Amino acid sequence: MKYVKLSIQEPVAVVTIDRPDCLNALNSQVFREISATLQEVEANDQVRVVILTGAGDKAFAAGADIAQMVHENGKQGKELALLTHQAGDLLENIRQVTIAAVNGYALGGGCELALACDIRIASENAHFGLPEVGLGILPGGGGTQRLSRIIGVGRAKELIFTCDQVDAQEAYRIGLANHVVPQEELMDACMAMAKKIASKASFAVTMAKNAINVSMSADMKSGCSKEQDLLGLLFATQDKQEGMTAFLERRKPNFTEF
Ligand code: DAK
Repeated sequence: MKYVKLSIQEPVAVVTIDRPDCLNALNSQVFREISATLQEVEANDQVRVVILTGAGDKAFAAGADIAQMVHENGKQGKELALLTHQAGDLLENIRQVTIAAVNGYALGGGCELALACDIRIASENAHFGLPEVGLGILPGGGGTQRLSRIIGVGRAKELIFTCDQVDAQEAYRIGLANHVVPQEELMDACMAMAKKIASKASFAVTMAKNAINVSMSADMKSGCSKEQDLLGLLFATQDKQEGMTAFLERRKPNFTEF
């Protein structure tokens, strides 16, 4: 891979967007490589959590590659749309938990990738923003849909209409970042959370992720119905037996299913 690096430290995979010269700007090739890497990781039973980050200390990703987009016509725009949505859908729906380690600017398509992750942890120098309408387009990688679900419609509209950026503390205040940490502690903080999540029953975590994701597009009744189905499924697992038995025997559980 040219622009995306994968490092696996079981049970965690770190996926790094690696174009620091242009602040990890996302061209078609980057999106393709992110998706291919996520597909590879999803097939790996040993990986339970994926951390997505950007190379260097300045940017997670400063958006889609403007130098590429400036030359593109409608057909190419549509092609880019498919690639951006494929990467976002994978981050949102793969069976592993995805954490965005936002190590600087997360703008435009970069912000949209972070929004597609399950959890966002920001370094103190992080900035989030969707500058698209200032470029004559709109956030087309899921930003108009995911931002409002995460921070509410009113705030999402303001950020998208004004192109204002929010710094890490403001992102934390409005629920866009789960945590803010000093930059030098970012990967350790993400790794600690990843290991904590990986110590739980992984299949149950995946089912919980599925149930929560369903809530974003279903009404309460269908969402609760899905939750009940998944819970029924989990009651039939070895890990449920192990988790409850371990509690009663006052020992640590040894989960095996994924
Ligand atoms: N694309 C290309 N190159 C970029 C870039 C970008 N998005 N962002 C930065 N760079 C390059 C700069 O051109 C510069 O290159 P050189 O001049 O050194 O060759 C280098 O990275 C360093 O950037 P700066 O010199 O500008 O660094 P500063 O610290 O001064 O400023 C900045 C940092 C992040 C504030 C600034 O670089 C900036 O405003 N960058 C652009 C942010 C932006 O507007 N991003 C694009 C948003 S639009 C779609 C789906 C999604 C999208 C589009 C379509 N479909 C479904 C069809 C997404 C669109 C977007 O993301």
